Amino acid sequence: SPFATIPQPKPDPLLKNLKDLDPDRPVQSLMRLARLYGPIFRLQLPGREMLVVSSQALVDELCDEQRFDKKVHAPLEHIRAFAGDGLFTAYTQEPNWAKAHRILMPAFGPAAMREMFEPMLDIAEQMLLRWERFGPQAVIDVSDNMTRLTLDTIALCAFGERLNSFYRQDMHPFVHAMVEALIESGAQARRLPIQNQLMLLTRRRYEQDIRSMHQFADEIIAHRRLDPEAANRHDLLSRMLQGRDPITGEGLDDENIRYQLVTFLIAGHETTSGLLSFALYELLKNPHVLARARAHVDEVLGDAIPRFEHLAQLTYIDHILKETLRLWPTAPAIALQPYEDTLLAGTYPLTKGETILVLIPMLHRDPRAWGEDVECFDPDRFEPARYAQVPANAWKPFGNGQRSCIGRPFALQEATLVLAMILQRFDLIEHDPSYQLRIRETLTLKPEGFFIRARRRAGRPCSPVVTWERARSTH
Ligand code: HEM
Ligand code: LEH
Repeated sequence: SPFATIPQPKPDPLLKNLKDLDPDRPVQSLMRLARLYGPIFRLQLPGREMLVVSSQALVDELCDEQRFDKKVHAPLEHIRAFAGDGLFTAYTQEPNWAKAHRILMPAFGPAAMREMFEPMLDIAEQMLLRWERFGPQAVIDVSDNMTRLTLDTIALCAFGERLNSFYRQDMHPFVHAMVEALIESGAQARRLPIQNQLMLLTRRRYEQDIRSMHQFADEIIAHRRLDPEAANRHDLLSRMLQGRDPITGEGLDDENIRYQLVTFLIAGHETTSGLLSFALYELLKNPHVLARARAHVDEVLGDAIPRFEHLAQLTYIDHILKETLRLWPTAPAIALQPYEDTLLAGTYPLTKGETILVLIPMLHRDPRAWGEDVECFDPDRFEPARYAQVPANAWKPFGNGQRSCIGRPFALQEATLVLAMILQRFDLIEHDPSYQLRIRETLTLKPEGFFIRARRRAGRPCSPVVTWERARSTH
């Protein structure tokens, strides 16, 4: 037969492959299965099934947009309960996807990125000033700090709102509602519909979390409508409220604007905070990379306050971030579907509309694309001459084609600036040298329980407002 059989872990008669997945770590379970069953395997869950694909050769074919479309698969279908037809969870065929894509794309163009530099610097400065004031004995919860940073950054850059997360004890309530809702939407995708119906308390909490995210979005809109400066702003929010689609001449409707706000509040911070957290983890595990990164930052920035023009020169920082996304792609999967019945690699039969999950952490560990040292953290892989040798579509942390990440320039600009400023000003100290990486999954990936300390570098610049300071912190 010309058809190859697709392997599948042995299913249980009732629960199919459900017992092959750790409900708290589904992506890490899939990675384990990919190591056992290879670059393509089938997984059956109660009521649905999917193919899980992990090699560059197969993914390269799946990236053909003539044959494959983004699939809004079970977890995304559940996220539609709060992100609706916002860009991330919209079906490609839904008119609101193309319309919002055309209206909002310019908000991440080069001119807009330059405008957002100052507010990004503002929030980074708040975090680092705090690190300076608390001093080298204070223990820094990395994921917590990076979440405050990235959430405040998207809110200020995109909506002109200050959440002031570095001036409050608890995280902003939006984060709590979002994390709980993301976890629950992922869990729902693994339960039977009847189970979801029966879990009344869980459902009531979920509905409350969704309401509070929507209320927060509505408050931001109301605030802008009262803003006397509104006419002079041209951020993401003003494009949502006033932008017109060049093709249809239409604007976005009120319900869709609310969904876009929730989408950008979530998408705009959750994955970037994971990226920065993993980058700091890798720097501390790889002291030679850390030393080189610091020398590079000293050469580019010296003791200047960073300016937009510096960013393009921070090439080694860029390579560090890209290599971090290779090993730890914080949005770890994309789902695709064939437009028509087809054969993959000329041998695996695929059915129109079926779910194909690209498991990005394993794609990024394909030795045929990256070499035998795939587990090794080596930013030089992204040196242009060397990266040119890597086959097409071996690195996909931002997804594919027209449905790829609209926030990519934003995420990389923010992460480059923050990482460079940290290295410019601080010696980083591992809080627990025996720390073993643990990964928490909330659909996205983040290091769990990773702590550092930070000592202001002798003779190096610090926040302009503390240059005079000699007092010691008692925490
Ligand atoms: C889409 C990754 C940061 C907004 C995507 C997709 C990926 C991704 C893989 C495709 C999803 C799919 O195919 O289902 C990442 C990573 C980020 C990041 C790794 C940070 C390191 C951001 C930021 C924003 C953002 C900062 C907003 C400011 C979006 C939106 C979409 C998207 C709106 C949907 C685009 C569409 O389908 O039209 N992202 N993202 N992302 N991302 Fe990101
Ligand atoms: O797909 C996943 N799980 C599968 C199988 C599971 C049961 C083993 C399933 O069908 O439930 C794993 C989860 C992957 C979802 C990744 C979503 C990425 C979220 C990105 C957030 C949005 N964003 C942020 C920035 N840009 C976009």
